[in-house]
Amino acid sequence: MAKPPIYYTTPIYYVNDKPHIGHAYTSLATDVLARFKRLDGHEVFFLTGTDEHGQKVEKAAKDAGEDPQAFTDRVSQAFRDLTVTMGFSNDDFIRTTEPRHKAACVALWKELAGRGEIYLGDYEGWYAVRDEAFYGPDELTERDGVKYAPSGAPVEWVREPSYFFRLSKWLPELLRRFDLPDGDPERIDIQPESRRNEVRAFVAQGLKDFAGKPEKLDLSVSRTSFTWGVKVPGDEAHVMYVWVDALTNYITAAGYPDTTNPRWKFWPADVHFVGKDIVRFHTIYWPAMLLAAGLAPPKRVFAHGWWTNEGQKISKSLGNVIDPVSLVEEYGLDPVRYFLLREVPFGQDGDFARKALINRLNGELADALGNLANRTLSLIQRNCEGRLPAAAARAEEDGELFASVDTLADTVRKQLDQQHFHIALETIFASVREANGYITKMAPWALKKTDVVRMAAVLRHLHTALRTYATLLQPFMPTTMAALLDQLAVPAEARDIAALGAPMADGVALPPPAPLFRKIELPA
Ligand code: ME8
Repeated sequence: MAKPPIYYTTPIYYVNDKPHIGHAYTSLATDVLARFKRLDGHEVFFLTGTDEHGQKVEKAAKDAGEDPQAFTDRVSQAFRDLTVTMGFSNDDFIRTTEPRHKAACVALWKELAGRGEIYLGDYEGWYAVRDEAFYGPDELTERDGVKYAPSGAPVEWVREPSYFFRLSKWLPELLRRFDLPDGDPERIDIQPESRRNEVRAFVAQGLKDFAGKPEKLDLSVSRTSFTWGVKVPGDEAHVMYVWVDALTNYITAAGYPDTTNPRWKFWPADVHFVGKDIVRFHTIYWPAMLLAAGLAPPKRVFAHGWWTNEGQKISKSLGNVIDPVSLVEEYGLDPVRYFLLREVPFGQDGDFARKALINRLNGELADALGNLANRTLSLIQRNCEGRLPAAAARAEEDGELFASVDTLADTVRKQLDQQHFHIALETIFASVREANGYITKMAPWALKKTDVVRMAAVLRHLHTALRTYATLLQPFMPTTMAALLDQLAVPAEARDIAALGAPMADGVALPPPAPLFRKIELPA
């Protein structure tokens, strides 16, 4: 039976600033899962892109003295370049200023309006004319009876006409779907569990607080105070609220509104990967809008945690923004990819410490995996004429190694289905350690003099273990694992997960091994 198609997305990033490690992180997790699922026989659609409308971007363009379109073209390209630097395998890169996206926004708006899900009302708030911006009451300071915005601009109470989306109507349905059991096709799954509880409590509280005034829970979805956005169909004084525009990207790329588009089969998304800062948009506004338009909501939203830099909050003003490009230049792409997903449980906050990166690179990649490969392959070169020893029966003392190797693919698949990247890596490296113990204990170099048949069998078993590790680690470290699979002489068409079930041909020639990882000295 064909495996179901899979759709994974990253957030689309604001183009008000250049990409940093946080952006690279979300997309990396998405990339690893997309690669894994392709290796496992699924057709995958992996989407990323940039969010280019709204006041924030308009202001950034103005500050840079550039026309907004020219500005977004430039910054968006930096995010596109990052996909190359980081080795992302995205199938599409969407920009919200593209015609296909504006058309999808207009179509979704018309659908919602046609169904009576959008109505015209007034948006009220504290407005600073100088800044063209609304401010919340707790952002303001007061002097001599006049209220001021954080920028120093005076604010006044204004009412702006605005369209509203009947969010209130859909909240009970969202709660019902959050609570459905695992496996129910209507369930909206929010992960990790702590985030699910937070969102659930937030929705329930809103429904309680505004029981008699549902309109208070509705969402303002248009603005008249700026113009850099998608115009509301039929009322061009309004542009769509940037989040309505942004969230729609996920269906634009799947072909919406053309549901005969071959990509439509990917909808609904299997996982929207997001940072914890934008959970509510993805778990409340977005599913509600989709339900209101008669479309299926995403199956899962996974919100990962926040990176700090050597213990400090990452911020432009602190000048400690981590540039993924220089990181990759310094340590190499694959060690960086490995570290980001190995160091911190996905879903929790984590700290980026160079020392930790170097320790993992040296200890786990170079020493544990790199040496295992090097020792095994050098012995095959020297003692077996560089040819893969014949498949051999397993002895009792091979049992422990194979207990982990034989089950590794299934175990890792289950872990990755829960987005437990760090646990999957931990499991693979536990087996790598097991294999290092095995080679030491079996001492094939000594067997050369006493039992060449057993020596060949041990080396063949190690080759099988290494092939398994390299295959399963491809999504995490594509380039290095391709090199290892080359050294193991695994044919290109036998590098997927299903191929692990078929042993390699005896006697194939193996190229001479070369080091996979370069060790780095710890700074004093
Ligand atoms: O919110 N640690 O875009 P954005 C971990 N355009 N992840 C981080 C991070 C950090 N310190 N900083 C940023 C937007 N991120 C909207 C999204 S989606 C329809 C619209 C990551 O450029 C994390 O994924 O502010 C976070 O959710 C995202 O960047 C925010 O990117």
